[in-house]
Amino acid sequence: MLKKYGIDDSKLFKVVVVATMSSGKSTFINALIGQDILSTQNQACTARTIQILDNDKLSTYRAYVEYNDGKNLIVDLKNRDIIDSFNNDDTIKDILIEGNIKRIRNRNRAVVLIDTPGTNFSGDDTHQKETYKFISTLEDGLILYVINATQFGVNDDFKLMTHIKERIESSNKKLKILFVVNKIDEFDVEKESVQEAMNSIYKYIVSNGIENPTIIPISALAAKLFRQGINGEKLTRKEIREFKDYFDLFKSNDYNLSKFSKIDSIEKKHVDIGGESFYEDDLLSAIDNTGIILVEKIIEDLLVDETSTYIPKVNFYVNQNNSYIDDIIHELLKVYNDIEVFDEVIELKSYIENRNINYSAYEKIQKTYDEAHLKSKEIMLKYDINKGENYYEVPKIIKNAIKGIKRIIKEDSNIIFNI
Ligand SMILES: Nc1nc2c(ncn2[C@@H]2O[C@H](COP(=O)(O)OP(=O)(O)OP(=O)(O)O)[C@@H](O)[C@H]2O)c(=O)[nH]1
Ligand SMILES: [Mg+2]
Repeated sequence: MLKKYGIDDSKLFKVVVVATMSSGKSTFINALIGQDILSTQNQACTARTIQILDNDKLSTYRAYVEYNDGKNLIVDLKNRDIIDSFNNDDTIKDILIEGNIKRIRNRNRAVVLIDTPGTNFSGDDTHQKETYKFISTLEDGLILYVINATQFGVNDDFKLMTHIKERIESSNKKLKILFVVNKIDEFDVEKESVQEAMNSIYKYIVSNGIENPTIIPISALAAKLFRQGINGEKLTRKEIREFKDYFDLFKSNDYNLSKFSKIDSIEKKHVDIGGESFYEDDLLSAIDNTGIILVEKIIEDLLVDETSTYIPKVNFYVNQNNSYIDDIIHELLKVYNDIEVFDEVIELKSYIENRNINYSAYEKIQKTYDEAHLKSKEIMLKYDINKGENYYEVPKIIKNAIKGIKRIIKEDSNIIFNI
């Protein structure tokens, strides 16, 4: 995708923002950036696909512009008029924007956000063609599907969703999807229920054949204005009015949209404390109120200007005992103690004896165990409630985890004695 710029596809994590016209795609991306980089308007607006590459080292945004006649330009994006003029310029072949999307830290891959034209512009079907063509080239990454809360379920949306669903299926589910329900601020919460709207949208998505969708209600416009305010961007008079109104609305804890989000139950982790179950999300909100986040934020802010891509890799071999693995083995037996699994666990125990296990291997083992543990617990929990057949999946999950652990040990550890 960015090959001509010398960046391999395997080094990119693509986040493609799609929706019907005027749902707020470009506003949403501007909110992530915290600056007006993309054109947003009331009428059909985005006319071409624009990619925004996250580079943690840059301090300003720039555009690489390629014209049809072969001319190339690099432009510093200090004001929005420049990008507005690019959007409607037919002599331009391609644009890539690069800058630091501050809230997103790149890991092994750099995030690239992709703004696409709305798919139902009646004046011109090139918009739909452009977006569909782009989607058809996607093998992995994330489709960020924006739904306009004030008019969901229209026929045009149904067409787009069906198209995307097919693409996800043919990608072998390597392509993920996340739904964002935008413009929730237009609800009069005293009269309309956000929860009811979210339920209807959930049903609508599921009826289109997408299982367990994750759906997050947002106000991209409010978020964008707040971020611009923090970044010291100059707002227009209209924007200042909107800023103040939205601040009134969102400053109260009662207007917390994240509590209406629908996250797949597998993702919605819970912990048991004193015989009671607590959702991790609720705990995270509670942590927010303890003040600790502020301390972490100050530490993070002090680090922001430093190189952010360094990932320390400690090379540390444990050569005396593998007691932490023993703990994991012990826990595995607690999850599902039957004879078949027991035998395999004991076999695993003898497998690790006399081996030197690298700390990074240990981390991978822990992760494999955690995933198996969580999945098994979910199933057991459901089994207790409605005796689901999936119960028989549990030993399979554990056996698979054991296989995975063995593989990790084989690849990442040293054998100190040959048995
Ligand atoms: N009330 C409200 N308006 C919003 C929100 N997000 C976007 N808008 C407005 O909706 C209109 C369309 O926003 P855009 O971001 O241009 O939408 P888009 O999906 O990129 O549109 P196209 O590029 O034409 O497909 C603009 O007038 C935005 O100000 C929101 O969260 N709340
Ligand atoms: Mg747009």
